[in-house]
Amino acid sequence: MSKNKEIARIFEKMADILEFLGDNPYRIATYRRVANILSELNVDVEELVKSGKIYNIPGIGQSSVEKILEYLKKGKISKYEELKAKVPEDLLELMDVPNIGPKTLRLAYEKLGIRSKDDFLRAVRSGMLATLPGFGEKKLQNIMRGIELWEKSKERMTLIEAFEIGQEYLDYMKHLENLIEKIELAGSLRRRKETVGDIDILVSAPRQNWVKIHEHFVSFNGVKDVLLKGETKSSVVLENARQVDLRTVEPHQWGAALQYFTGSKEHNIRVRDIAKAKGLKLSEYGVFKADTDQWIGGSSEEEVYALLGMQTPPPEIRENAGEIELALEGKLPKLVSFQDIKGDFHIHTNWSDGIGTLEEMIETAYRMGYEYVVVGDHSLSSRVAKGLDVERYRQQWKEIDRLQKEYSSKGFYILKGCEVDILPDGSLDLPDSVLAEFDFVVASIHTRFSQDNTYRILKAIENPYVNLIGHPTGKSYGSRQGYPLDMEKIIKLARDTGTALELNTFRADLSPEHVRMCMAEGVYIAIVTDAHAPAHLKYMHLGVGLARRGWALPELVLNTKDIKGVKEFVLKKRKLLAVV
Ligand code: DGT
Ligand code: CA
Ligand code: CA
Ligand code: ZN
Repeated sequence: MSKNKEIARIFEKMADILEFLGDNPYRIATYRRVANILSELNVDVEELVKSGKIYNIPGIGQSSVEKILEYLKKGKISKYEELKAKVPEDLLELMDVPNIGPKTLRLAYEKLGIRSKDDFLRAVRSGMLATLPGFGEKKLQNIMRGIELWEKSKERMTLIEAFEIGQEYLDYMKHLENLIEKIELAGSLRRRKETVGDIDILVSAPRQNWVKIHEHFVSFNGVKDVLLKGETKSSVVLENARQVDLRTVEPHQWGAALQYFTGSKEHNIRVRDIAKAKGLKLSEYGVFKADTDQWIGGSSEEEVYALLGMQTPPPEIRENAGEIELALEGKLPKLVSFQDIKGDFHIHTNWSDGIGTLEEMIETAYRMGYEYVVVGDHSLSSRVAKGLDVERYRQQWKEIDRLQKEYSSKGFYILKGCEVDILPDGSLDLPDSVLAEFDFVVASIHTRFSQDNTYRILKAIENPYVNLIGHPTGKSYGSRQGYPLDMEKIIKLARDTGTALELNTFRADLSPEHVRMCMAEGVYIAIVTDAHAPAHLKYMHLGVGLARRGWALPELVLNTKDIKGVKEFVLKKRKLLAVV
């Protein structure tokens, strides 16, 4: 389907350029119409060309068809190349910015001599643009906002942000529950990728409902711009610059469409090859016999994969990283799931830098259905995080003892923990004698993020009281890269000492590759939310998704242990290092 998209984009761009050049409005409208038709088609344009049907599409005239044929043959359209040469490249790019149209750029070009992106941004910020006729306060604000959005939209969002938006949109779409049969978040969000480019929503419904569904979709409160509104496909940009796509398919196509739009692209390419080798054809519309084009299935994902002789790989591992071979052999491993999770090992309260009280955080953990939670406030050297000194920890323990009395009857356990700072030399911010009194100790680095910190982490792992290394790589989603580390060394020492490594939901720290290394070496990981407010605890399932991307097995995820198992894990290390 991507050729349709590519060609549509070129027609759109040609229309922009013609508008910039002040060309004939009729011709501009023609190009825009062709772009819309192409991106709306649910057939591959190449097939339309093969069958000759391309000549009979209302709205696509002879000269447009020629351009399409030229693109399919040569990979470019000479008319477009010709037009591009007439506009500075930077200005072409600026045409993609919301609220900056070709007309605005034309004025800026003619009256202010603006030739580059920087020229334009400077003219906006210096107020020079405001001297143009018709450029009032309101219009300028819109342009500024457009630039902000455009800059932001070039970033990817974190999994948590994407999930929040996706969930809100799903709830909104469910107002139409009478018109919709199935609805699901697809794309990288369903695969629980740590960053998400845009959010993909898939709906199955009888065809006669589609217009209403797309109408409702683009009417969402947070929509800033409607990029595309059609019968099968719509696309919007929200106020916060995030893009959401909607696809509608017929109920019998659900499984094939969900499989296709979940991706990843690399996974899909391999799966299609497997279909081909079996004399089948797989598309977002179903599984077909290659010779007769007869539809043979595709109403559920399981059906699609079964027709190809495969198990259904969980969405999180559909990256063509070994899952396809195992699925063909029927040997996919059973991955950890949210239902297996019995507790959270890293949460904060307002005793340090959290905003929930101890009572609120514990009650929320209990309501998650857990068996235990580790309260892990920061130690003293984390001054910005209002770290606790020994005296304050002791006061907190008294509170915990009091609360434990209430929760014991409910079968819920509060573990006295801390997130102790690993200092620059690798020593810890609390003496061993105090660490020994905690039920569970998380040790983390919060300083010197640019140096190689392997030695600090190794030294912390050697401490008999440290059970978990917090956010080991120092990475934070796309935004912070993390410090250089010898992960192999760390994983080996963690294994030899019985220390776990943390998969931190809030930072997506421990990459899928790291998790796979841990699994291969038999090292435990602990999935934590690092909650700083009661509402954060609910993101555990996203952490589980991140762990599944690394093929995490329940038997090596610390959270699957019950309270007894956790206590044994702590004691085992102390015994191993001969301190008890
Ligand atoms: P993102 O949005 O960059 O985080 O990543 P995705 O995976 O959500 O990608 P997106 O939104 O462009 O497309 C959603 C899914 O649709 C993608 O995972 C697989 C499928 N898809 C899109 N384009 C192609 C394509 O050209 N070929 C194949 N086989 N699948 C595609
Ligand atoms: Ca996407
Ligand atoms: Ca998309
Ligand atoms: Zn923390």
